[in-house]
Amino acid sequence: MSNKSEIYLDALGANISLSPQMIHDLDVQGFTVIHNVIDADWLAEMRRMFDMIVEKEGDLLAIEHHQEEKATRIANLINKGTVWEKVWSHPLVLSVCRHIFNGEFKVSSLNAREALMGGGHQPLHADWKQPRPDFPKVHLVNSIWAIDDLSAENGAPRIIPGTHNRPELPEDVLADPSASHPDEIIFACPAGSVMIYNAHTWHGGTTNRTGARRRVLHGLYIDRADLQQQDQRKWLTHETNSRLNPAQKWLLDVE
Ligand SMILES: O=C(O)CCC(=O)C(=O)O
Repeated sequence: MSNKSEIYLDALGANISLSPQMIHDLDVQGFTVIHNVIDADWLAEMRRMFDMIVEKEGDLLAIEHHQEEKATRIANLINKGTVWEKVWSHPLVLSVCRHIFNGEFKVSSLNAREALMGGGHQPLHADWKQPRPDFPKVHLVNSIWAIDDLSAENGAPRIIPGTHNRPELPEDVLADPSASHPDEIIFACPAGSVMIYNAHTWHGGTTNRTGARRRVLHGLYIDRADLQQQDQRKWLTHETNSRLNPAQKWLLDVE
């Protein structure tokens, strides 16, 4: 890692010591779950902003990324309010990223998703779809932030421990990636929890069978040499840019 990256990551507070359990979970299972990351006031503001953006953007929601039938998606939250800033630059999440990447990385995107009644089921997938001649190099780390309580009933994501250590994509080796998997773990948790995972790990959303609200954020990070999902040099607004410090600009790769 370059000296400059080290300095900026330290400035962002991405030097929190991870517990032995967390390191074990990340290395062996490919993910870790942290509770109580978001306090009550912050949650309330996130919920308010989520619903406000959905109301405001209407049919244009998530055109910067992709739309999904029976799930509400919001894209490019980096440029949609200050409440999201503490998400993509969160010191603990960045510390975990630093451990998993073990090299230079940047923000790829910050999006939101809410599976609606009867919708949300996804085949098991890895977020990195490209061939991996450089396996086991990590290209992507993702974080799923629970804005509402998540349960097996309202479509919590599932994840298959250890699959970050497999070079294959699930669609290449599973007879039916949409089927339930014997090893799957459901990320059922109270609102305010965050799951951070090596995004080569096989995972996917499940069906919201009750219609109970299940808003989540997806904070995605990528190897610094790869292309961001949402190119911040293209999307960054003057307003966002004006409030960023140099380390945050480096993290968004817009310096
Ligand atoms: O929101 C979720 O439950 C997971 C979504 C996901 O994995 C994806 O959209 O790629």
